[in-house]
Amino acid sequence: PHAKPLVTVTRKLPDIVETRMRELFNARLNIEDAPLSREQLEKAVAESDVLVPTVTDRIDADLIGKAGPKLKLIANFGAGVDNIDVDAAHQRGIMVTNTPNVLTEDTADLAMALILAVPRRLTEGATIISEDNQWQGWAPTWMMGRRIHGKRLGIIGMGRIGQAVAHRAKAFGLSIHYHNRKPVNPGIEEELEATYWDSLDQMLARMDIVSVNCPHTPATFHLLNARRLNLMKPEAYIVNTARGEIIDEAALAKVIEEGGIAGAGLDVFENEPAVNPKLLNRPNVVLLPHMGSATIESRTEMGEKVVINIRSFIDGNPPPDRVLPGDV
Ligand code: 8YV
Repeated sequence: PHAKPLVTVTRKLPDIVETRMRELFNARLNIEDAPLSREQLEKAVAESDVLVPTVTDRIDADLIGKAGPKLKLIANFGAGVDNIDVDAAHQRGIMVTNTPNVLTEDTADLAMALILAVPRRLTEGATIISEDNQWQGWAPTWMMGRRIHGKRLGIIGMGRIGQAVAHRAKAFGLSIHYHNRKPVNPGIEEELEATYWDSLDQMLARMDIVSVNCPHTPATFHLLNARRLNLMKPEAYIVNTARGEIIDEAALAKVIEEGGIAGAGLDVFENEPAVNPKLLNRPNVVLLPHMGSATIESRTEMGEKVVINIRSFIDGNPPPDRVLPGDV
């Protein structure tokens, strides 16, 4: 029988997942949950058979260069793999896996929650009461937001999460528009009554709400830059539950400050946990601390997926969620 593989997990995971990992692997867990230092990460890649990082770890080419001969798998806890240099790993013969699908519905729920929250001023209204009840009473013209029903939603990135957002938004009476590298299959387009825009610029100029649902790759870094943000209507809103880097955050803050768009709902930021100070304390900006997949169910199932990917790999089978360099 082979020795159990040394699996280093960089952050605390749900108990049930850690218990399973202890049973199956020689698991080096992070019970304290303090993010590993660079030195600790270097030690982990030098010694482990498998590394389980999260979005808070930078697994770049330099770190991968320090991998020991045993390291054969980086099993990311998370769907997005922009924290990992997948090319560098591939070149060294290290496989990368992720945890898609299980977080799709929860992340789409959070995007939909922001699509509702920003135009209808939910956090603004909630704060007025919850901070020592500042409510002076009902009035006909007070707390008027903007209607969702009948408006146009432009989805950037029509993958699993983008489609799940589209289904929800359609039920709320929004018309669905999307920009993607290529149109989705006609059956899906028909079901969603979705309109494909080959030109992102043209779509942005026409939408009432824009939802960012694409991965962060070199091609999507600052996809929404100052020029593109300025194409949007002053009445339009933007929601991002994907990755902060897709939007030029400083440019967004400026456009909001200048009234170039009506508001934003952001779950992700360029330099987490830092947030551009110009975005703070604005009633038309709803900020959340990267909570898209933060349900007990998603985080548990993400951990279970990590375990399945590691086990498949060790048993010599192709892991279900392999990420290839061409995918990113
Ligand atoms: C996680 C995510 O919070 O899966 C992703 O890409 O952004 C979230 O589910 C985080 O990335 C886990 O590493």
